[in-house]
Amino acid sequence: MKREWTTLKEYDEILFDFYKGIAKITINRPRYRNAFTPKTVKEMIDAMHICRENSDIYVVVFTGAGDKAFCAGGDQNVKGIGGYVDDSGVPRLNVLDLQKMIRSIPKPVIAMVNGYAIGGGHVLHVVCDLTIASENAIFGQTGPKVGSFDGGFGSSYLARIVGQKKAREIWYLCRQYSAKEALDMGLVNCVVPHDQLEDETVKWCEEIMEKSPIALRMIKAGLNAELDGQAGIQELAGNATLLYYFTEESQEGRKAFLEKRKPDFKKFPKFP
Ligand code: S0N
Repeated sequence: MKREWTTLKEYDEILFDFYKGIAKITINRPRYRNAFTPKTVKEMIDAMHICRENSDIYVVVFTGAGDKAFCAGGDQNVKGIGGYVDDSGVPRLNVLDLQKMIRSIPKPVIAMVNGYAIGGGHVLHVVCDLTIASENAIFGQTGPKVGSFDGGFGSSYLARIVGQKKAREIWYLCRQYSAKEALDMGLVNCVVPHDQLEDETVKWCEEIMEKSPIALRMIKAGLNAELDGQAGIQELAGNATLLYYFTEESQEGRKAFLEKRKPDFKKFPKFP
């Protein structure tokens, strides 16, 4: 089905579109198999800020332009001494900030993989909450072959998904895996014919959007917390604090302070 996406904001290296509660961030560098530069990542980070703030957005979808690649990782043309060099000559690895945003935004993020998800592009789909792949999708890491590695989410979280042995195989051998193989190892949630990729993804988004946003937010924070150490606990606890602020019990503390009296917390129930 052809749907009318509206542009949320214009960028140089990404597209940022909206359709009925769904924000879609598309890496728009098909000439380079959607490899990202520091600028691409900077734009994705900006779009993610908007996704977090805009309450009309329920779900975020990441994808790549064209039918050949989701993302082929860091653009090797701009890799200099010290990493990926931006327009002002400063080396950056700002994709790590993007990974953290994908993980901590309190909304589901779905990778819609339409071809190669390779290197840092593979890591991007790994950190997304869900992955929907087309039959032509191909997955793999290349770091040890091309002079790079991701020892963060790209390896430890990958291992949580596919297991330690498989994660080591993926990184040590730098092989490429078909969509079917990815499905078999639990690396993606489903595989569909290429011409049904967007329809299927939107269907998943619509099912998600029928659910309670706070429940989804708490589930995401809870699933992250187990793996993310103090940062994960901080996110989960922050969500608990958000809910506490909605209670009369919390309001009593604030009111008592402003009215210069002792708070009366005794009237509130102590649930078993
Ligand atoms: C994707 C591949 C397998 C596609 O092969 P295919 O279809 O045969 O196309 P090609 O002819 O190879 O490519 C078409 C044109 O696109 C250019 N191109 C492709 N990928 C890149 C790229 N990454 N950078 C720059 N250009 C790219 C080709 O050069 C070609 O151009 P022309 O027509 O001029 O020849 C195949 O293309 C491939 O293997 N690509 C390279 C994949 C790769 O190694 N990516 C880099 C991996 N490294 C990273 O991502 C670094 C970041 C990282 O790992 C990291 C480190 C620490 C912490 C976090 C991260 C993180 O990113 O998460």
